[in-house]
Amino acid sequence: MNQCPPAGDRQLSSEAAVARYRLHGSPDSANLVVRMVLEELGVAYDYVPVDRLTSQQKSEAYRRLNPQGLIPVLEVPGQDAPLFETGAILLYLADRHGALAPEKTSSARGRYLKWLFFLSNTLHSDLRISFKVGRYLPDETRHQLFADTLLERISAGFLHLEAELETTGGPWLLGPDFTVADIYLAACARWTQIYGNKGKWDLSGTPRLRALCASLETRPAIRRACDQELIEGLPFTQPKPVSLPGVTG
Ligand SMILES: N[C@@H](CCC(=O)N[C@@H](CS)C(=O)NCC(=O)O)C(=O)O
Repeated sequence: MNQCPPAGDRQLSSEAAVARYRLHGSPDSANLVVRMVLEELGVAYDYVPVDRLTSQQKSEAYRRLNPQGLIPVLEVPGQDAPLFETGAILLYLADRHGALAPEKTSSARGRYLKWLFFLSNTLHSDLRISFKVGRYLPDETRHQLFADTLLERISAGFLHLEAELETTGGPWLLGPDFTVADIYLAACARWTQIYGNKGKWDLSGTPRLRALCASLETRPAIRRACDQELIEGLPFTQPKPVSLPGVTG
């Protein structure tokens, strides 16, 4: 459903209300998760490329969308401000479209929220810190130790997800129902294997998670999203980095 806006409409900052979703992103950055969800929902959106090579995400215009200067941003029709934070965007989209999440009255709602926040606040957060340890620790001699310590936390996080899959019986994290959490966790598994911690973690120790990832990558909407993010091959079970300068972290 991606339809690029005409060139003249590609300003980063849109202060006027938008008529349809506008996703701001860069290949294989956290916008990948949002794009997979938009494609699964089958809603129309425009994609606004952000050039990470020139740090466009730190520009004044972009910071009007997200003061942190981070990707992604989703501008949403009818909302009085752009959305940022991947987890919040997923929660918002699933609720707005009444799909890819248990209903508010469902007995699985709490479990869904718990894992969605775990992915956002803990797993994804540790992962992005591990990609840029220098931002958090000035002492260069300890960077590797810090990154390895984070990877231990990340590996433990994946084992928690594996245990939940064992409890629910799969095929998805919550059991029979496919949710945005499945999409988010597969993206985290992808990035862990190929960026920053390359060669130090893979899906061999989490077979249920591997099966979930394998199912996910057969879905047409997911394949479409990955194509648009310039991701080649099997994105989760045999991931290859996007070969573009500036990607990712
Ligand atoms: N907590 C944020 C993290 C977003 C984030 O770290 N985005 C990365 C790309 S994956 C980014 O913008 N990096 C560029 C930079 O740090 O300047 C979220 O979940 O959206």
